[in-house]
Amino acid sequence: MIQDTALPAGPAAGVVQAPLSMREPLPVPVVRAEDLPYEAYLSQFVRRNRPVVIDGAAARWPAMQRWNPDYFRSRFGDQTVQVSYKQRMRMAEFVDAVLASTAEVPGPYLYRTFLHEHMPALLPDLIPENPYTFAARYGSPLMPQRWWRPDGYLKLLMGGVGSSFPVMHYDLEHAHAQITEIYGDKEFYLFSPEDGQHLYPRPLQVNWSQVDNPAAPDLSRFPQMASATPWRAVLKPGQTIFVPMLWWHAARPLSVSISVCTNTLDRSNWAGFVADVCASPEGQPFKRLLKRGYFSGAGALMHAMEDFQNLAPGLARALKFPGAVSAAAPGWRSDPSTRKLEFRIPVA
Ligand SMILES: O=C(O)CCC(=O)C(=O)O
Ligand SMILES: [Fe+2]
Repeated sequence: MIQDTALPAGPAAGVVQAPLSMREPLPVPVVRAEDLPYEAYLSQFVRRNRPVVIDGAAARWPAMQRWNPDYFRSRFGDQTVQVSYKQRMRMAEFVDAVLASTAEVPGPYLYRTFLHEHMPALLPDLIPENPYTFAARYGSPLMPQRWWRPDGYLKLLMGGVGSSFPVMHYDLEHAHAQITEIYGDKEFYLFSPEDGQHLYPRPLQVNWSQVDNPAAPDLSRFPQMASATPWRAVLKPGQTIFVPMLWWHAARPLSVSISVCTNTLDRSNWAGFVADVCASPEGQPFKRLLKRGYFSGAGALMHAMEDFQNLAPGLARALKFPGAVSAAAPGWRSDPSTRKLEFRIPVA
């Protein structure tokens, strides 16, 4: 056997390897709401699973004028809010900590307060509904109670400079997410699902990355990050970012920042949703089969009813039930159901 001893084991002596560096981020496209009808949003971004920033989607929300740190301190100062999974604080103290937050001494970041459950007094500030955050199938009466969330898990996000959403992640259940900035600026880093292999998913929580700072990661610890393509957006008041299913995302305020976040589910992510909610090994195999059968059948029916509304809107309106089974667009949403919104661990 011939052994080739001439091949060098590493870089040739004297050749200096270029240090790894991150790729330049691609800008997430920004489109004005008046140039993006709901159908175009679905076909160009949701169904293609591409991110977009929509400018002015919720321009008429009273929140755009009202919400600032002082509003939360003076109106809700005594209320105890869930800041993170572990931390609860009085709103007044939380707001003070946000205002005192700096890059050197970061303050808390609030991401576990759900408006319907915890701060319903804020809901009138978010009317009229942002059409691009339409929860769609989460609101269908065919959704079992456990997954029925016509509000799309609407939640509050707040933090100051130096703080951040705690982890780069993608949302579970193949959910799409939409985050609307109301006050201040927030920076987003996004990575496509294909880049997941470069993002160091945690072994026991595969939708969480181990990379703590995706904007400037430590490439000696995370060299694969140099092969990933970052997408960047700075969300300003009045802008909504669409984060498609399975897209990794990280967010950090560039100034004191207040926003709201929702999740949405429609035909584009239904199959993934069904696979995820039926994947759990809990329960007997027969029950799991039934569950999968139910969700697949319900999805097919919703699909047909949505098509019905699009193909024969006059007839669908006259018959009422197609829109009631699954509204194809925000305008089709039926009267609020009497079913009670129950709290459960959401998808983040
Ligand atoms: O803080 C943010 O803007 C990101 C929120 C988010 O990704 C989530 O709640 O799943
Ligand atoms: Fe998320």
